[in-house]
Amino acid sequence: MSNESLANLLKEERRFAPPAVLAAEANVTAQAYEQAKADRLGFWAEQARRLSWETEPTETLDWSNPPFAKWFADGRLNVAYNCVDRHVENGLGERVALYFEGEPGDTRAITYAELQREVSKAANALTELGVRAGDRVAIYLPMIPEAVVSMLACARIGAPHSLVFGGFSADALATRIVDADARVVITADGGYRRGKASLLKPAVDEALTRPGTENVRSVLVVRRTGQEDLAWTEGRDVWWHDLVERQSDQHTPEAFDAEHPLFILYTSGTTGKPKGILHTSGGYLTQISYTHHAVFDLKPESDVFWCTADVGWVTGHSYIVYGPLSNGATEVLYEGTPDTPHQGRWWEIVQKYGVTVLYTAPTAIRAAMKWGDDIPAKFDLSSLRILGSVGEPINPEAWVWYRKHIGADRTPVVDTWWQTETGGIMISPLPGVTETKPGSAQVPLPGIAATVVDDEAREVPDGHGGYLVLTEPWPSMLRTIWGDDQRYRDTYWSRFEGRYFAGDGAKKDDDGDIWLLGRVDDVMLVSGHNISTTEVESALVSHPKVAEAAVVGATDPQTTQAICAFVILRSGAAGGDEQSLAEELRAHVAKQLGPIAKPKRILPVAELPKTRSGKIMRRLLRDVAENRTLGDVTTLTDSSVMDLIQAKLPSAS
Ligand code: 6R9
Repeated sequence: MSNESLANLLKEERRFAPPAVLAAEANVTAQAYEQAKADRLGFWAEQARRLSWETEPTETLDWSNPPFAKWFADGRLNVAYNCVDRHVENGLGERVALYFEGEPGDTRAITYAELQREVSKAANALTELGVRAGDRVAIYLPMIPEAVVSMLACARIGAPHSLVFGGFSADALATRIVDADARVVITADGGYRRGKASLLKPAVDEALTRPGTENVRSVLVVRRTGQEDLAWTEGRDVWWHDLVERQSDQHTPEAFDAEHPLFILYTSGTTGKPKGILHTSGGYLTQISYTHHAVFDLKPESDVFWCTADVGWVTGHSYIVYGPLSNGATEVLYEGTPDTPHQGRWWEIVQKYGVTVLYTAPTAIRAAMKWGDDIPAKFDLSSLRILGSVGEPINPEAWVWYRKHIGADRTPVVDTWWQTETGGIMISPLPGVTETKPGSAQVPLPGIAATVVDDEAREVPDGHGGYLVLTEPWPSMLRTIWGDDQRYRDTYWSRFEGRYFAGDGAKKDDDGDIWLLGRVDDVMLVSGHNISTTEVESALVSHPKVAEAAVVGATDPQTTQAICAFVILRSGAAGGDEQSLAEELRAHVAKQLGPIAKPKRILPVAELPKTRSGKIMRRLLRDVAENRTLGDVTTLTDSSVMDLIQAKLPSAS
C-alpha cells in the first residue's frame, strides 16, 4: 500500500508572484537559500549574531550524541535582555512594544522602556518568592500584558516557564504542574471571553489539592476581572499588585548558557500523558528571531505585527513573545475572541492600529468566511502587507479568500508549517521571493532540511506522497521530552533511522513543493487507498456552500473505513434539504478528487470540536462516527459542541 493513491488527488493551478516593491526591499532574498546550502552551520552561526551574547559562541552544533543536540554551547546570553533591555540601550525605549486591547475595550500601550521596568519588577518579585535559576514556574493567565511580562521575568532569572492555556481544566493544569514539578503558579482572578468574565483562580485552587502539587509554595494572582469572594489561601496566595508593584524597577540580568532551559510546553497528542517539550535559550532565540525577520519581512521601525494566537500555544511563545520582541517590533496583543462584541472585531483592530502583518490560523479564516465577505469589507484593511497562516493545513479556498478579502488581492500569504517540537517556522514561502500556491507550505526555510519519505524511508520523487521528515538538526529543535529521554527517542527518532519524524503526512508536487496532508493518525484507508483528510476537506470547502469541513474514517465492513464528513455551511446556505445537499457535495468531491474520495455520510453541523489553538479534534468525531463513548475532552474549547453533534447523528444521511 502506498500513499501514491492520494498524492495526486488535488490539483491546484493558481500562482501568485510576490509584489515587486516587497521583493525589491525584502529582508531576505533568494541568495539566503544558496548561502545556507553552501554552508548550513555557517549560515546559522551568522544568524546567531542577530543576538547580543555576553559570551559569543565559538561552537555552532554539537551532534556527537544524537538525537540530543547542543547549539552554540559555549555561548552565554540572557534571553530577556535580548528581548527588552538591548532595545532600550539602543535608544528605542519610547517605541511601543505592545498595544494591548482587552476584550471589554480597555487598552494599554507599553513601550520598551516600560516593559523593561515591568519585567525587572516581576523578576525581583519572583526572586523574593524564592524562585532560583532552574526552578519551574507555571503560568496560567489570560491574554494580558502580565502573561508576556511573566514569561520574560522567568527568562530573565533563568527559571523555565510552563504555560498552561487559560481554557484548560483544573485536571489538565494539575497534570502539567506535577510533571514539571513547578514551584510557583502565576494566575489571574479571571479573564474576559465572549463578553463574560471567566474565572481562573478556582481552577488553580482545585489543581493544588491534587497529589504531587505540594511543592507549589506560592500563587501569584493578577487582578483582571475584579472578581469578588475569591477563595484565598493565606501564606500561599499573593496579589501581583501587592508584591510586584512594590519591587524595584531595576534588575541586572545574568547570562546563562545557550543550552539553559527556557521553557517547557506540553502538547497533548492523541494518546498517553502530555509530552513536556523542552526548549533551551540560544538556539531557540536565534531561529525564532531569524524566522520572524525572514518570513514576515519585519521592518521594526514601520511594521505593526499581530499574531492572534494565545500565548499558551507555541505560536504565542515564538511569535508573540520571543520573535517580535527580540526583533524590537511593535505588536498587538488582544485578549478576546474574534466575534466579541461583533464579528468584525479583528478587522476593527487591524484598522485601529494600522496592522501591517497579520498571523493567524485557518480556523479563524474559515470562521470569517462563514460569517460573510461583507464584514471585513466594512473596515479599512489597507495597512496590511503580509498575511500568515499556521496550525493546520489551509484549504486552498480559504487561502484565496484570505488573500482576496483581507489582503485586497495584493498581499502575499505565507503558509507556515511547524510544531511545538520544532520551536519555530520550518517550511514556508518567503514573501519577497516565493511564487505562492494556495494550500502549500512549499519550501523549507534557508538552513532547514526537510523531505518526504515512504514507508521504507526512501525519499519519494516529485509528485508522490508519504511522511514528512526533517533530515538535519535545527537550532530551535526540542532538546528532549521533559524527564523522559527515551520517549523523546521513541516518538521522534525511531520511525526513520537518523531522521526526525514529524507525524504529518505530506506530498511533493511536480515542482517539488511540499503539501501537508494532516496527521498520519488521521489518514483514512478506503478500499485499499490511503486518503488524506486534508484533501477531502479542501475539496468540500471549495464548494460555495461550505465554510468548513472535518473528515474522518469510520470502520466499515465493506471498505475498511468509510469517509464521514462533518460540514459547516456558509451563512445563507443553511436550512435546505439535507439529503439533496449531501448528494450535491458528494458529486462535487467526486469531481474534484475522484469517486474513491466521496464521503459515505455528510452531516451538516453548527460547530466542530476544536482545541484552544483551533485544531479540529478528529478523534472525537471518529468516536461519534463509530458510536463510541468520547475519549479525553479536556483540551476541547467548548465541550457542549460534542452534545450538539451527537444529537445530530440519528438523522445521518
Ligand atoms: C505551530 C503549531 C503542530 C501540528 C503539525 C501539523 C499542524 C501546523 C501547519 C500544520 C499544515 C501548516 N500544522 N502548521 N499543518 N500546514 N501550516 O501548530 O504547533 O500545536 O504543536 O501543532 O500542526 O499537523 O504537526 P502544534
